[in-house]
Amino acid sequence: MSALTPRPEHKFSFGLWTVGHRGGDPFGAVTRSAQDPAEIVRRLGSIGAWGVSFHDDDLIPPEATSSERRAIVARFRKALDESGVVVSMATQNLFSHPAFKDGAFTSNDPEVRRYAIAKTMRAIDLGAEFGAPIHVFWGGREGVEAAAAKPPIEALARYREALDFLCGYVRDKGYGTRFALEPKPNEPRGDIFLPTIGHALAFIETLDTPEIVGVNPEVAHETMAGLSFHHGVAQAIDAGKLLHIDLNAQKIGRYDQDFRFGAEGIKDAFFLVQLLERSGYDGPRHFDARPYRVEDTSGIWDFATGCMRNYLALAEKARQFDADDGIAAALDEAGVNDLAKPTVGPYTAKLAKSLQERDFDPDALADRGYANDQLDQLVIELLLGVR
Ligand code: GCO
Ligand code: MN
Ligand code: MN
Repeated sequence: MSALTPRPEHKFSFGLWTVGHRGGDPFGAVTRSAQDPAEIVRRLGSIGAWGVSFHDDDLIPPEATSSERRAIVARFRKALDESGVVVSMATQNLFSHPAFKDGAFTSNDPEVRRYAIAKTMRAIDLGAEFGAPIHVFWGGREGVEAAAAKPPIEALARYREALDFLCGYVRDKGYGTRFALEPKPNEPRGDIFLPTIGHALAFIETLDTPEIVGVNPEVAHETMAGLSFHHGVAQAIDAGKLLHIDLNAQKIGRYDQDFRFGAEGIKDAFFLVQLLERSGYDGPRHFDARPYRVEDTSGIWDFATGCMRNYLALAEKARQFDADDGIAAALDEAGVNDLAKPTVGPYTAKLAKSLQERDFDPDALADRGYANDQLDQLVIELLLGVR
């Protein structure tokens, strides 16, 4: 079905570490061989993806000499130019090296914190070299297991100091890059700072230049915490802070699964896609997921295509939802149209007085039904393809 054919205008992007994931997990070795980043880019272009993202170390191995770096950059750029794929986001790996075992910007060791800032400035330069408009901050090691070892108010102060410094760097360089903070509740740390979208949104307002900082929410992360991702993303949109999004799938209460987008929680995924499509969000539809460990190299591309097809299928369902007269009537019965109407408007003393004097009849108000089962059943039937 051509509506399910991914094309660059859909703005689908993938991290090098996602399609490049080799299947290693905490219990077992890798199951797939390494792929060349330039080849990944060509392959992404051939399946209709628009963008690619990377951590500094995904593209340039930390041990690379400066001439090796130049060769890698040239090879990668050639693949981008020839495939038409763009670099949609860059980030830095502040979690793999044992130096970051106690955190990066929030490590108790000031020299580790300075190293983390220096490494991030180089990663920002690398992203800027490829025109990446967004720089993501995922603070996987910014947390603690032994609570006494890291007082959270001090840790947040160090986190803020690092981000303020890095915003200063971007301004000084005239890059125009915007930062997107990626919340996650736990894994790999027992508790990670900025655990949810809401925590991140509040923290951003305490920065020196909140206007260049937003969020990069991820399906799996809010779902791990048992929260509604759809509501979290809505709040980010409401705050004007949705700069990027990490799409994948996750069962509540499990380890960080990073499944193919749409593979689990299809109803949640539907409401997410409906929200993104309706909101006018025009940033990357970025997949931070990985093929099942059992896949071989060819399975990687089934995985990547599946992520994009599921998004497009849900976008098509969102269009059907809007065009369905039965659903429109059910929405009306549920009072959805009334929610869009202002309740009282701006405060006036007169209005306050008239509201207080009004003779409300709570029993009569309690009398109505909201016909939510009917509406939800229509959504289920739409998704099951029986409408
Ligand atoms: C995770 C995170 C990461 C980040 C990535 C980019 O759970 O491991 O989602 O994949 O998104 O490091 O910042
Ligand atoms: Mn994740
Ligand atoms: Mn992510």
